[in-house]
Amino acid sequence: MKNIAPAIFPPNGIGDAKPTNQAVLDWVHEIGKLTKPENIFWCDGSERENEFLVAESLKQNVLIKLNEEKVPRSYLHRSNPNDVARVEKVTFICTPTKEEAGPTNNWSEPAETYSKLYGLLEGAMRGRTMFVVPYIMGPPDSPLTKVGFEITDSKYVVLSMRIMTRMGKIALERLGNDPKAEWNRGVHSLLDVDPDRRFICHFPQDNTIISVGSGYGGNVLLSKKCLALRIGSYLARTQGWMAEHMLILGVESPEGKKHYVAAAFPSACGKTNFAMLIPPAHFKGWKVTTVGDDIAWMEIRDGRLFAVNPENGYFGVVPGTSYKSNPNAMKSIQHDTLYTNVALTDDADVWWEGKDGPPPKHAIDWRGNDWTPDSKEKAAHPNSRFATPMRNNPALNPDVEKGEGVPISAIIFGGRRSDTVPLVYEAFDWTHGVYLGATMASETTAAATGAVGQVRRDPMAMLPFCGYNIGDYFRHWMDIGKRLTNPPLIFNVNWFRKGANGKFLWPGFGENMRVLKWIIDRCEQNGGAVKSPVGWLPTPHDLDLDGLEIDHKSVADLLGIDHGEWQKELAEHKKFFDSLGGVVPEELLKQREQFVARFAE
Ligand code: GTP
Ligand code: SPV
Ligand code: MN
Repeated sequence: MKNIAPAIFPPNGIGDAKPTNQAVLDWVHEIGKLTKPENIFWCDGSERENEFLVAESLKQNVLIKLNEEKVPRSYLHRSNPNDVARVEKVTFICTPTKEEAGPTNNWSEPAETYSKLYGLLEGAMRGRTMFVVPYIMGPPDSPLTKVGFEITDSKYVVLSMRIMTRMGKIALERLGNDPKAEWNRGVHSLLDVDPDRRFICHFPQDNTIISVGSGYGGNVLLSKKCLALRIGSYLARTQGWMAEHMLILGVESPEGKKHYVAAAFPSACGKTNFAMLIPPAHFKGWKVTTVGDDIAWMEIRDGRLFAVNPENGYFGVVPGTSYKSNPNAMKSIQHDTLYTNVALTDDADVWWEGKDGPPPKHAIDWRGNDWTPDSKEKAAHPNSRFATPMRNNPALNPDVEKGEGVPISAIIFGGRRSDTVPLVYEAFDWTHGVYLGATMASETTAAATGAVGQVRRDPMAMLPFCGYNIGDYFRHWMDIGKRLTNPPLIFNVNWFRKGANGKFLWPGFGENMRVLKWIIDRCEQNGGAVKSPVGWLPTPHDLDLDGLEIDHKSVADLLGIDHGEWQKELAEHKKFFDSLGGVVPEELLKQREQFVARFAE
């Protein structure tokens, strides 16, 4: 079989940052004995190491160098066409019992799963280099920060982890020498990138992740979905904090008043865009800054919720990104960026559907084939991604490194819904808000393999990411609420409602500031709203729509509650709760009854 990841041989002084913690050494030794690599490369996250890895990756065609003038220090990676997104059906939570994993997760028995995976890993790194990547998730001085180690035979993973996490010495320092210290063990091998030998398995009780057979994003950057969300959510419940699939943004008024909001939207439903929002001209003096674009770790202090972004970079959706839709993202990915599965132009620039300007006359598509504007295939894969350091973001919030995090004024849930769900509304209280999160639904996207555009329930945007029983997760939300004396207000938004013509009713992107402004007004107790069966709803006058070209009918449609649609929606809530087989907390079942009753009034 062809070796898809040949070993590399670093000069002295590179690849030798061996940690001193005996528990780490023992584990690396064990995995080495199993996978039988040619050599072991201990990463330190340094510039010199990065240069060496990039050079070797270019030689092995793992990376393609992009035009140094147009996108300095940036590279393109093409993944195997069979391997372009998260794969939920081979993602497992391996708790001792099936009940602990709950009704929404694939479960497999830990001992059997270890033995199956160890079988696949046997000799898997022959002729390859085994990289050991130490990293931390969270600001260096946050009490929430976690240490992880990822073993991998993929150079692309190492280079991506360097962007996405705080990697190297900082993790060894944080871990120290206590062999009993808490740290996450992540093992990744490409194997032969065969979908039939692809498994992403989590062992929450062991703080361990094993991922084989993929080289793509959320399947293999084990810091992200695997540690920060699946294992993270499990640890969060046992340790009394929250790990959520949420962006975190700061809003500052012209008077200098600051608020922070956290928003949970499912994959490819607008987190990165919302987190980098630039207010339209009408909102002169208002400033939006990014704390995080995908994951929030939150804890309670002084009765309030404080959030940190555990990541150090953004792994964002490329298609649709333009100076029109997201200028901050465009500026971020103009240099020092690792692109995956976008198109390559003849002058070694990158291109994708939705980029500003006309398409190139000729390009090489994400599969490596010739492409012209007449081609039937897309030039960039719909789930093509950029990995870029958060420091590239012109709107980065200066408090992103603050260990104590930022105080959250509002939590927003949102999905991609063509109908039924209004542009924005506010929950009556925490429990009602938890209900809105628990019953949210969204049309599926290209971020995971499978059908696109199907409405599915995705509680708190955590369906693919909750590392334990979803009923206990709902209960954890309720318990957190009881501990908060100053809880964030909870909202639901939908940027994706469509009119009769099948077009989006709302312009979205920067114009979402108008909705955000109403949310901030509500937090400051001066925004108007009417009571509706679904929650507090703004009237068209409560939203600042000055300077926006939108007709009255569209606004009415955006804010409308169609009783027929909601009867169907409430029936779907019931169907969803029923499908969970009795794990839903009593308070949420009661919320549903009250919801139904409000519509009957
Ligand atoms: P993940 O990285 O998968 O978690 O995605 P995300 O939630 O960060 O989504 P992202 O911001 O990357 O947006 C995904 C897609 O939705 C892109 O194609 C965007 O152009 C589109 N999108 C984002 N915000 C809006 C909006 O306000 N309106 C409309 N119509 N589309 C949007
Ligand atoms: C998501 O799917 O929510 C992502 C992309 O952020 S991935 O890292 O591949 O999971
Ligand atoms: Mn995401």
